[in-house]
Amino acid sequence: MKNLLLTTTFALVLGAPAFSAGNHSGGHDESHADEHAEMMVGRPGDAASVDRSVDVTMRETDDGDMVFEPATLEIAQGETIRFNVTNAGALEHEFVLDTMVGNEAHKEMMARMDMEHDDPNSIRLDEGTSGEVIWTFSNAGTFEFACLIPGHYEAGMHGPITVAENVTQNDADFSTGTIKKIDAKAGKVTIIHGPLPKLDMPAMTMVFRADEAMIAQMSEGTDIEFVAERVNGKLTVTAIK
Ligand SMILES: [Cu+2]
Repeated sequence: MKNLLLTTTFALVLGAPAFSAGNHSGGHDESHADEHAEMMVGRPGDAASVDRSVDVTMRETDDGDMVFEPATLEIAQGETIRFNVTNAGALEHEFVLDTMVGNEAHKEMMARMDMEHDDPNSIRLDEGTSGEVIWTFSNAGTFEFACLIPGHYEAGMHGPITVAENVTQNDADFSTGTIKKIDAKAGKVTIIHGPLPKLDMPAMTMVFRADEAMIAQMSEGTDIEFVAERVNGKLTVTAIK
């Protein structure tokens, strides 16, 4: 039963016919299961590479709803998150990370039999207990966190996860240069630089805009690798390494 959710997601991705009986072909050996450890929503995270922690509370409200706090999650692609999940309610709840399609399919299965699962993308908690899920969001897109215990999703226990595409500079965008002069007050820096591929400019000496954080990493006379882009019409240093 351990790999049921992963298998389900995989089947949906392949566009396989909906599993009508709630069972799945058994006999997956561990190595086969590992190939599918990567889900659309990401993969189990490594505790040693957690980027940040997010506290999640699950509870019932006075007017009969069941909620997650926060109600939405914003994550950057590639981030590994430690979810510190607390069940502050009076009922059992769970926190499941998946696609909306995956949660929907899983919910239907749960409606037929309230099975307790123990996949790395989820945690089920008795009232008054807490636990954690460490997850790496390797794909950009919109996903969903939900409680799939029968009736709970409908009572409000679901929310969107927005994973923003990672727009880090690739190495090819970096140019070499030597810092000739820094004018921190004016937010300007003069760089003797090589060709600038992003701006389609040859090697020369030019003045660039740079914000405080960039200037803090610079000193006159040193060599740098940097990215220059046009920002509001001004040539600006946007990355440095
Ligand atoms: Cu619940």
